[in-house]
Amino acid sequence: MKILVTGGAGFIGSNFIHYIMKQHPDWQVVNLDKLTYAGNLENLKDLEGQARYQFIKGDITDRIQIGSILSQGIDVVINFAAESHVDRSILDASPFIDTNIKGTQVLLDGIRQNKIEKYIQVSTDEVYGSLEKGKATETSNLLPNSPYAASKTSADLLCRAYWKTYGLPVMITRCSNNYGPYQFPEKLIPLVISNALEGKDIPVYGDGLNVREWIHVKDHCRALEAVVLKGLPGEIYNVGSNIEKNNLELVKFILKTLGKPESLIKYVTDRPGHDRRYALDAAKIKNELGWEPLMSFEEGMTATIKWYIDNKAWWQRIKSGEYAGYYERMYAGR
Ligand code: NAD
Ligand code: TDX
Repeated sequence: MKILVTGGAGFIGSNFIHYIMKQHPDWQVVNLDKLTYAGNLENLKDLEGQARYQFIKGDITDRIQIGSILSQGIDVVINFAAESHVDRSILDASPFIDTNIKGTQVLLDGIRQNKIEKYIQVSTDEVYGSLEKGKATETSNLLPNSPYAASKTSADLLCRAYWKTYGLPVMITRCSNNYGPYQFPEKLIPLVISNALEGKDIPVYGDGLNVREWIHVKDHCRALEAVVLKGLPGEIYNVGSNIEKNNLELVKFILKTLGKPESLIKYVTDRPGHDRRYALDAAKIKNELGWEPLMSFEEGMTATIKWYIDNKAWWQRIKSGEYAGYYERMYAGR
């Protein structure tokens, strides 16, 4: 099987590539990534030179490039490529519209024109909006509240339309908040761990009581593998852990594990339109594809905190802007 992973140099994409290369020694992986601020080839440097792995610097909004890659015998496409940070979407929605919506359309058009077995759109629980109580199922209303969430919802609707109109083999996954190795330190968990290790303030938005459902990235990768192997066209699969924490609980857990004082917490102005709670009902993927999460919160978080302690150089390079230019150095002269 030859799989095209878009956005594979980011957090979840790079974890997915590592996971797939290990689990499926007969699969070939093509990783297409634009290498925005969030894409980092250092995440995959151990795979460089392996015959089964190929990196292409590219943009999912580039029709010519996408058409050319898809015509070269790709079996499955899995689209991670996105602008992914809610706060950035509040400052400027334009790159979110370009990559998350137009980029998805370009990929779908490419699938129409080529014989691809499956297209998987990696979506998010944010499409359901904020839930005061209960859990969102795959048929719940779509009520996105941030420009990021609206762009992901629009992409999901395009996927549905291309499945209905053209019969494309499209599947959508909607996962809750991920954590684990290689997460860009603008997101809450790596930001808190790295700031705490540096003795810096921890910014907590609003009253800190917003709730997120946290899943270890490896469990998400296992869910995506199940969808690649067993998912059905036109289906949507929620991927959740049932582990709900408010932000303060989470921050305090990290500070305690690191032996750092709670006095580092600084309450800051709330995010505009800040969703209060996300929660998913993930019964469908369990019942239909046999997937369930394996990682407990304590196990996953302890391993993650250890990873950021052991890989200080990785996030310090990002925070200092040093990793920019890694692509040029890695591919110099090729
Ligand atoms: P990320 O920001 O870490 O990585 C995104 C990657 O996409 C980067 O490598 C970037 O260079 C690449 N990219 C951006 N624009 C591109 C373009 N036009 N063409 C090609 N590549 C481009 O994001 P992530 O956290 O790894 O999220 C991956 C996907 O999973 C996203 O679609 C996101 O919406 C979804 N998701 C994330 C979470 C989460 O908690 N992080 C949860 C649910 C769903
Ligand atoms: O400095 C911070 N302080 C803070 O209180 C940051 C960065 C965040 N927060 C809060 C906002 C949220 O309630 O922590 C919570 C988590 O924030 P993020 O890490 O920015 O994640 P979130 O907005 O929940 O979105 C994430 O999950 C769904 C990903 O970034 C999305 O890509 C994914 O779709």
